[in-house]
Amino acid sequence: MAFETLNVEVQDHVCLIKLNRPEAMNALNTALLSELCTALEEADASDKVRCIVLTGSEKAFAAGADIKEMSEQSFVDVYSADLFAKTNDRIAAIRKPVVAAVAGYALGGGCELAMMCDFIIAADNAKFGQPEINLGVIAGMGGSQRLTRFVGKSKAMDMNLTGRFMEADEAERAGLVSRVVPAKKLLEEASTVAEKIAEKSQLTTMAVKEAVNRSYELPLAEGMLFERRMFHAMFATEDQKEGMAAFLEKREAQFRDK
Ligand code: CO8
Repeated sequence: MAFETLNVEVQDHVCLIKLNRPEAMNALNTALLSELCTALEEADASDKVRCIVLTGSEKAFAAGADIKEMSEQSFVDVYSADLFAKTNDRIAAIRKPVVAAVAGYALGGGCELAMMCDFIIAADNAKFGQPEINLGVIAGMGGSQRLTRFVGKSKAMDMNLTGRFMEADEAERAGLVSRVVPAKKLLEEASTVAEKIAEKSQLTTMAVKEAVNRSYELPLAEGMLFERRMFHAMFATEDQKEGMAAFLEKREAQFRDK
């Protein structure tokens, strides 16, 4: 499907989704969010795609929800529509791994969108922030919840209360991003990572997502039980037999998602 606010490319088994509203620093308006959910769902349903990379431009991953679009809305408008609830649910339902490749600004909803991905690779020019406080609102899609789980209460409070930006090296130290690479190498690195993930059995990549994401929701004992049961379940797959046989035979595993 052709999109107006995104560029979507599939190469080998990796779908690259690039946010494309350069005139507004990739601000997340209704059209973009709707197209993004559709693009992610199409990639999730595609037999070819095994991993998704979400990125923006060198200047901005996304500078937040679209302020122009939100500025005239009333409480009744946003509450009745339950603004952003569907976006949150549709992105959370994607079962294939989604890697965020972030360069430039990832602010407000942009930072929250990156955190909704499975992990973040940052360019050395990336800047993360929850500056909603400067607009007289607070974060609306995870900036007070997911960010706190990533970086702890102190830094999350600091970012949400002052609206300051966190540079890439601090974001890596704080655990918000998994690695930092030179801006020029961002897409190359993200593609290499995605291709590596694409080689695994999709049954196991989906199980990893389910298990790691449960760690946010469940008490430790319940999470450990969920993980162990998923581990046990993998023994029902041909890919477990293949993976272990390949190790013993000193060869590369050929997974078939069965
Ligand atoms: N919304 C709409 N337009 C934007 C946004 C935005 N969030 N950010 C930038 N733009 C536009 C500017 O208005 C400007 O347009 P124009 O040329 O027509 O005036 C253009 O992009 C370029 O921006 P600047 O001239 O400001 O560029 P600078 O390099 O000087 O500054 C910044 C870049 C620092 C990114 C600056 O634009 C900025 O501070 N942007 C706003 C950041 C912000 O406050 N983000 C939070 C928004 S609220 C939010 O995200 C709530 C989240 C709720 C959940 C969302 C779920 C998806």
